Amino acid sequence: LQLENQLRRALQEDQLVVHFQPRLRLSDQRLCAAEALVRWQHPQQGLLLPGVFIDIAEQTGMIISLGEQVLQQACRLASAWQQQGLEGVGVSVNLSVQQLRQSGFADQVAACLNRSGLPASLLELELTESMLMEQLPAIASNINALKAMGVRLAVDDFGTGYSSLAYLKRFPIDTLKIDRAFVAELQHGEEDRAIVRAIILMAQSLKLEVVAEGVEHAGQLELLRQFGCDEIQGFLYSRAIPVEQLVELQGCPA
Ligand code: G
Ligand code: G
Ligand code: MN
Ligand code: NA
Repeated sequence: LQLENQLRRALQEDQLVVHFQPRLRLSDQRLCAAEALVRWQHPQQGLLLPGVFIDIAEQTGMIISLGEQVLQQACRLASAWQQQGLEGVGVSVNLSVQQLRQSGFADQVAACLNRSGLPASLLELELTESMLMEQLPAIASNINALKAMGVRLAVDDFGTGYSSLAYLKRFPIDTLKIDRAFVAELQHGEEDRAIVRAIILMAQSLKLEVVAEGVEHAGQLELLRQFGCDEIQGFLYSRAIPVEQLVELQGCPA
């Protein structure tokens, strides 16, 4: 309860900050996008990771205003970095299903884009498979409105939720993010290697961008390149960093 009250205050006093984990495009070895990941600058405990407070935010409904703050910061900072050497570098933002179930959510995103000046095509929203499978009627109108605005949609943690692929056909998805559990065993696990290769081939056939998450080793990167993966994200390239460090990546191919 103490943490809950502290989080409520954090939301009022702007203690939440957004860091960005860069995504590397394999075709030209350039920074192409960055995932917004929330952190809590706690007055006593220092910088806290989402594992400490996201569940509480979900359980209490605070995730709605937390998510709104993250979206606003992410759009504002991504709009600014267009003029700081990172032109065309997009931003992706994780969503809670509670946000997507709000009737006015697409309008909120539109207002964020307007205020920040960020083009809709440079914003990607990350959903999970379970949201698409279980919450379809409750989120469909927001999904369609966001798509009509030109916002991109990604499926996060792909491959861990459900094996039904029907929603890939029914939903206007742009990007698949392969869960890092498959990437971890890419070099030594024959099954995981087969799964990753199959996901990449499927994404190519469906004309979806495919991003591998959790890439930590050069050997994993080499296999992903051979398989035709579009982009990677992970500690090999960079962990999540403050925006000041992100703009220093400019013109500096990995
Ligand atoms: O920051 P870290 O790399 O530890 O991320 C841990 C988890 O927290 C990830 O699964 C990520 O999806 C989630 N997360 C991070 N930022 C946000 C956010 O702004 N909103 C939501 N809903 N989840 C987030
Ligand atoms: O939204 P998502 O669940 O994908 O959030 C990203 C999470 O993955 C964060 O907790 C981040 O710290 C973590 N992460 C990012 N890159 C790596 C990596 O290369 N290896 C591992 N083990 N975790 C990573
Ligand atoms: Mn994510
Ligand atoms: Na993920």
